[in-house]
Amino acid sequence: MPDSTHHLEQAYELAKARYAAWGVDTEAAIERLTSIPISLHCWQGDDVGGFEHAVDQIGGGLAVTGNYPGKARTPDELRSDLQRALSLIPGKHRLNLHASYAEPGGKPVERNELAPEHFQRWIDWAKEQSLGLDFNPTYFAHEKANDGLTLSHPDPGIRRFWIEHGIACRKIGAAMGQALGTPCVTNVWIPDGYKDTPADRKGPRERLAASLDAIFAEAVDPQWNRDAVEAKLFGIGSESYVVGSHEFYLGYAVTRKKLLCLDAGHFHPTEVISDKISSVMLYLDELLLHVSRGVRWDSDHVVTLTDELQAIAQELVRGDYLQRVHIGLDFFDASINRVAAWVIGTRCMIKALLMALLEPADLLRTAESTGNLTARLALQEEFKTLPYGAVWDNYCLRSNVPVGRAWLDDIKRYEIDVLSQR
Ligand code: RNT
Ligand code: ZN
Repeated sequence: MPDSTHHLEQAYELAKARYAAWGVDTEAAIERLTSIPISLHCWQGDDVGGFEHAVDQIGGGLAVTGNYPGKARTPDELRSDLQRALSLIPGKHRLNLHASYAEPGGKPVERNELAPEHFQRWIDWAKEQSLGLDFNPTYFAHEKANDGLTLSHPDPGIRRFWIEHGIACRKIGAAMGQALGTPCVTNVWIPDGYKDTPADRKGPRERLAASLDAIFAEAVDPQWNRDAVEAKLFGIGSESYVVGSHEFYLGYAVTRKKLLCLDAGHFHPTEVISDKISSVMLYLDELLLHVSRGVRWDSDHVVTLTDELQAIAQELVRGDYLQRVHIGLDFFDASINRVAAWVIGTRCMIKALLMALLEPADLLRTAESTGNLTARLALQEEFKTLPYGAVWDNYCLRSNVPVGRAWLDDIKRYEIDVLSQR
């Protein structure tokens, strides 16, 4: 056994004993962690560009800043980058695809005519890599979205086009789910809104509800596809009004039995989704998370191990929601190595889950229920310095992925050999 591996093993044995003293079984925590998939978003690899045509503006109020070299220019390059990222992340995960990443081969296909065959290469690749797939209709980067309105557009022709896109995407989601034997979560996010004060807040919301009902009219087997709807507070160019607000979609998801998608960047800057999970889970069967990191606004920074990330993971574990919550990531940073961005964000999400699984939560609950709030606070602070790092290193070791900063050397080699050649 190499020396460093020996040290890691020793550190793990000590950590295991320390946790055992608090009544926590590290082996059980690792076992549980192995079964939690994270859905990696394809769009971190190419700045949300997609492969339909070269877009100078993704639109929809989305903004990716930075021009780090090496962005994926083709689906094959994107798959190669994803494969590299996944090889540095412990566990079995999923890929979250956008409709704009279709591979129609030859002539372009309009979004309302997309079909499962246009994603066959993604499906085959996902099968090869034993990845589940999730999916998203793309309601931006398109001339029919240039008014900043799609499913709520006053023009029935434009609305119809986008309804058809939504219908097509659910079928694609179901085909993905069926081919891979794991349900695909198909998430609807639309950019619709106004830069300035609207005269009519009601009409667009009525139209959006009707459009969504038309998209979801046909029953699709939940074994293969589950529908989610994603709310937002504001976007660039939709500062004053967003049709699909939180209240809109919470009501919609509850009444139509859909999944609600909570994106961590889609609320007021001091509002946190960790506090929303236990409320919405009272009324919803399942939830989708877009774990992101807003800095002052919905900036979609790479996910890091913030207090909020830890709080999200704690809520999922403490509330026993892991079976009912789908964890997806949503960030895009073009100012650093894009493959590294995936690795950093995903490893942080997994780390946060591990920390939550290792938490002696019963002790906190007992302190709270007996009114001993002093002990609750004291214990919360004590738990912050428990040796979870040694357990994380061990999880990486036994998952055959690099421990500690070693993954960065791998990325550097990939940058020299592959990314810098693009
Ligand atoms: C936009 C939403 C949405 C997108 C992706 C690309 O604010 O967060 O989820 O980030 O669909
Ligand atoms: Zn999102």
